[in-house]
Amino acid sequence: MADNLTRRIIRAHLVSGSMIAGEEISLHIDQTLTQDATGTMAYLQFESMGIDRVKTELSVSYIDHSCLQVGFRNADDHRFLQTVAAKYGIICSRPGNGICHQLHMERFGIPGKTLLGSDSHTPTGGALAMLAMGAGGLDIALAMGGQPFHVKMPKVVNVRLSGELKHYVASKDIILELLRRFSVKGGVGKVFEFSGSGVETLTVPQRATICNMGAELGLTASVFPADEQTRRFLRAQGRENCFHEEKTGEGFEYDEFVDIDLSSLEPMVAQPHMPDRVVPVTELSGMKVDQVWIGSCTNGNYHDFVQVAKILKGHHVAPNVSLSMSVASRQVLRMLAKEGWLADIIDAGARLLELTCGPCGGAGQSPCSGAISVRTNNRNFEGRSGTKDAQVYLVSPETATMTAIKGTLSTAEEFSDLLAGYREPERYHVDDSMFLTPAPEGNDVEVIKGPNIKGLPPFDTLPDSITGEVVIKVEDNISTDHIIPALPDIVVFRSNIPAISEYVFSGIDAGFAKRCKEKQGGFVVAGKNYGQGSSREHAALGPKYLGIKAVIAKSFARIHSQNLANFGILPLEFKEENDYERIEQGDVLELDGLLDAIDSNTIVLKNLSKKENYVLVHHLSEYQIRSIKAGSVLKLAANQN
Ligand code: MIC
Ligand code: SF4
Repeated sequence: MADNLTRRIIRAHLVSGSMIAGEEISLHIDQTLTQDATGTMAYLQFESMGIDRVKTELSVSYIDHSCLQVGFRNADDHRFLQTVAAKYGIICSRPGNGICHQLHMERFGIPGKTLLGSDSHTPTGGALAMLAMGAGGLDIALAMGGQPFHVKMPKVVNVRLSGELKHYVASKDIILELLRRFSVKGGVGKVFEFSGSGVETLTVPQRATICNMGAELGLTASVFPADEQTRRFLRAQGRENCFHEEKTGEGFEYDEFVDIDLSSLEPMVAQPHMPDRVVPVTELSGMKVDQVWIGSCTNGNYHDFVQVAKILKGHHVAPNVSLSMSVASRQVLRMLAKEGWLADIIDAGARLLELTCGPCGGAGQSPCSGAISVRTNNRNFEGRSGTKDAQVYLVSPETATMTAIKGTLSTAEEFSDLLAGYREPERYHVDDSMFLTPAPEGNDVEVIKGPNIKGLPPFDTLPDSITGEVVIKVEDNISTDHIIPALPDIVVFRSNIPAISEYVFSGIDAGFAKRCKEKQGGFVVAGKNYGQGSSREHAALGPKYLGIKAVIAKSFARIHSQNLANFGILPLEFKEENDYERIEQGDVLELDGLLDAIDSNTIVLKNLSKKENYVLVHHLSEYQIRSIKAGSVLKLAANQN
């Protein structure tokens, strides 16, 4: 049978490897994106490669995450990003323009292309039939330098959508339903490819919400076909020339199938503190709520805010609720303003925030102690909102708005008729003036680095023997928010590895960095799905700086295990999961004869404290093994030049 869309894109971009699920392939990357919080490291790494201009078709540097600018550090990072972009041929999206994934969809996404981004929600681009993947900044730097991206060939799952959503049910509820079914680990090593009559009923921005939260399933990517909806969206963006048709579904071969009847879905909610703790909203209806936040790269589009404004018109936020909003782009905000929707939103008592990620990663709007916060973004890990004991629930914009005016968790069912009949605009408002085009010749541009921007730490080659203590033992589903939180007082050190390493595990174990320094590093022992969530490579760079040599886990999330390997930390797995129980924090472990053991993939871990041995395995590719042995992928790339 013929190749599905995912395989067609992979085949057209394949540089090496065979297209067998689980095997390593490398892919040519057409487009890259970075955002400011991960971008500074990516560009420092790119600079260190000594290349004059980026080699991609398009590279965009978005400034959208850390725009609070308390103190000089964020602003210095922005200036560095703006100058480095001008020099090396990268488009720079200025602060205030909007959130990277929304903007990339509006202005740059093209069906059939590959997109690699230093943000885990880069797969949002799948709404435009792109193979869009998240990765660490170093992988983006390499892609900008023209090197292929290494990834395991995914299994392709055909998600067949039939029927049509009820008017008060949103595309957010489709992805929440998928999370309910498959969990935050369920998508690892897979791409979800959507097809069916239900797909035809979803606009590109609605599809984007689904692709965006595919990251929470652990998917490598999600893809929708390029069909009449795609053509309409691109035409409305003045970019119909970018359209070509890409089919999915019937007639193509898939590894697995999933069916969802959209007409059977009800509004869903992900409960604290995991995006997969999903139940129908009706199960929790009546729950008193303190805060509602609407927006983010998941649900900050024009469709979302028109539906929000329709519900808000003539109503006011409940006295017990603080309602704040972050629209995802200038285009959306401008249209809401012009068409009068914004007036309805303001009249209802909403607090309008800047067009940035803001509260999503804890940059502002932290809820009060013990609060119940209902949000439309994609992650509700413990403490991510900035308030450790806050309970964050994830819902659609329709449910969030209704909740804001009622004061208790509620679906928008009673507004169903009002929500009916949404039609995508014939023309979106296009104004690209907040994108800076790079200087035609970069030679004369001076790259300006503020005092907080430090160079990369040195990376040593892998020794044959490692002995050290278990400096921390953690549970299943530890996210990169647990490893390095994205709170504003920490994010200011994203360009300064020595400084940010002080905050490794700070949310769950305040003494971690100090202990690491005393013990000169050691081992991290973890449960399943270690490192889920964000692509921030600081969750590998910080531990590396503190001397962590290996993470021994039951399993890893894709991007994080790749980041560990990129910076020379061994991501090793227990062959027998039960051995996890036998190790305690403080035990002294030893890996001996490592250089050969890694090649043969039979690694014996000695627990010197307990006088026991355990067998470990790895899922590293030959390329990653070489990178770990060299100390980092950057050194490997340098050795190759
Ligand atoms: C996130 O949603 O967690 C972030 C903040 O966008 C991260 C990137 C970062 O840590 O800078 C992500 O998703 O990769
Ligand atoms: Fe920004 Fe949140 Fe989206 Fe990450 S998930 S890109 S922090 S809005």
